[in-house]
Amino acid sequence: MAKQTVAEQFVEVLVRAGVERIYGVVGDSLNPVVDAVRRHRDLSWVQVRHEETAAFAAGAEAQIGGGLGACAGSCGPGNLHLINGLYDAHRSMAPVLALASHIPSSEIGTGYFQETHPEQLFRECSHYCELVSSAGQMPRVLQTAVQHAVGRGGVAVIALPGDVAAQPAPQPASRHALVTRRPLVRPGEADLDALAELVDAAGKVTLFCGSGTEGAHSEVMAFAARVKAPVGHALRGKEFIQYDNPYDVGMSGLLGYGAAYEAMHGCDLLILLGTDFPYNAFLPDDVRIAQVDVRPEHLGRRSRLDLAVWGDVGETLRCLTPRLKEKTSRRFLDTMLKKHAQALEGVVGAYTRKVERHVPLHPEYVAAVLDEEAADDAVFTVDTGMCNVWAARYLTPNGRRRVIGSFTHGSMANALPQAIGAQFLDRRRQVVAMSGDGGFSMLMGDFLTLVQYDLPVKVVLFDNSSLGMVELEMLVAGLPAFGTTNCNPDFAAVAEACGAFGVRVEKPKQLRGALRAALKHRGPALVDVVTDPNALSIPPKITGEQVSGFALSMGRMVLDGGVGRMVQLARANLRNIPRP
Ligand SMILES: Cc1ncc(C[n+]2csc(CCOP(=O)(O)OP(=O)(O)O)c2C)c(N)n1
Ligand SMILES: [Mg+2]
Repeated sequence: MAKQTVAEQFVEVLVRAGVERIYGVVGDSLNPVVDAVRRHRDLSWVQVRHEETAAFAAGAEAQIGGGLGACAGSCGPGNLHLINGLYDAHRSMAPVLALASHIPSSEIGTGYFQETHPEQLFRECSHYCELVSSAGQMPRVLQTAVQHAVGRGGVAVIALPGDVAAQPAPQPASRHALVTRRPLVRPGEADLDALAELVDAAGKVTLFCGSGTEGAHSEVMAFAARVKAPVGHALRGKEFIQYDNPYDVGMSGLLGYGAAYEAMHGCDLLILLGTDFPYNAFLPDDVRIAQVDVRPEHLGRRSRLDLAVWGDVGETLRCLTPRLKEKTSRRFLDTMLKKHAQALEGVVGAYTRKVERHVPLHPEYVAAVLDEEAADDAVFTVDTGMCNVWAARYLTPNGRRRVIGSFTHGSMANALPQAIGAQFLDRRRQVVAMSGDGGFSMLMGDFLTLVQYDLPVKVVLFDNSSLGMVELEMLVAGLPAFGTTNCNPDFAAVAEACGAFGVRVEKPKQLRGALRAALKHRGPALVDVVTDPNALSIPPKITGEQVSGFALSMGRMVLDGGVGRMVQLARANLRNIPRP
């Protein structure tokens, strides 16, 4: 049998790692790999219009499907375009393997056409970033890259000169086993004992949950039940923890709502579960704090800790809860549940007054109707900007829906490319991109990818002709809005011109019908909803003197607004409080 080329081995290792598609844009130096993909039955090439889309799509696949995502860019500018999406994937801990193909190996260091140094460029947004300068490094170097991405959760980059990719690999693609799933990490006995002691000694315990609680819903509920703890969450924990949760006290942070802040500050012991929530102004400094995280580097980097526990949340709680004395008093919990319900009742009508007649449409109304019309197992991808606020407040999680965004890296233009990745994973699942007009137009070229692959993604465009979130920041800082106005086309007409279904909504009474028509449409669709640029979710009490820009968090203020169907959950939880 003829020797495999490096490119063929590359493809084979990816397939063994469970990769089904690789997103990218072709280019000379990539040709050997792209040709090997073309000839392989089990790996397909997804042609996007911008490499940033490729990286976001691969990251979304990893976040929704749990496997390894893959993307590629040609030498120099081609792979440089990957960088923002790779930062996002890396900071979301999404395993992604990126191929940065490289100029001919004999030319490296001569200032050759398109020369960059990908092995330096991608270092900061990866766990592993290596140049393959000899065919003999394969397949081990790629296997090592895969193990870094999967094992440590994040990005690994291989820089591969086109000529090396075309060479025969001296060793056969070995049968080396690859790990494609992460282990359960259980803390040692001493740590479990110490945590149990701390919990038993505390009168009032509050839990605060992040994305590390994925898959640990029942463990968190059992723990909360045993210690009668209110449960708050960060934005990335919301989808995993808020549903079916009789202990829910809402979300903390700038976009927060409810009584999470109070519960975290009014307890004796705060337990941070799988969260790297970055705004320490929202964390208390005068209560005892324990933190559980599978990533030891997260422990204690946001607040002082009384106990740091290295373990994954589900496994730690499975071991911990049976060791705990059951607490008998629900007083603190019930007080917080009441405060939570009151807080939500107070704002439930925030946007509802005459909203069905409000022109331009109120974005909160759009989000609320979308929440009602979308499928129970929909995937929502959410653009950075005001869409984050609307998604946090109005999308109702249920354990089957998914909501992803650029919640840690905070990049614009993530929603459409992430929707592409989510839809490729499962063409039958409803995938909704909640896009801002700024974010959408930034990577608008990849709307064509939806059409080219007939991906039935639904783009719901919150079209306020403005970089709204930044306008809000300027307002809060006491600055006049500047550089924030977008001159937009009729995006529905653009969608139609691309060959997709497009509908423009300018009046509230058109909204529900337009959303239904788009959601029902079998192919790609875009709903261009003209929304109110002045519907900024800002509490009237905030002035420029009190706070500035995103330092809003320093004032421990949160943005105001309605809260959609969450109030029903809060009311139901109140009804469930046992009568004395
Ligand atoms: C790539 C990138 N550029 C700039 C920013 C700063 N930024 C954050 S939100 C935002 C405005 C987003 O506008 P749009 O998508 O229209 O959403 P809106 O806030 O109006 O709903 C900007 C410019 C960013 N986060 N990422
Ligand atoms: Mg906008």
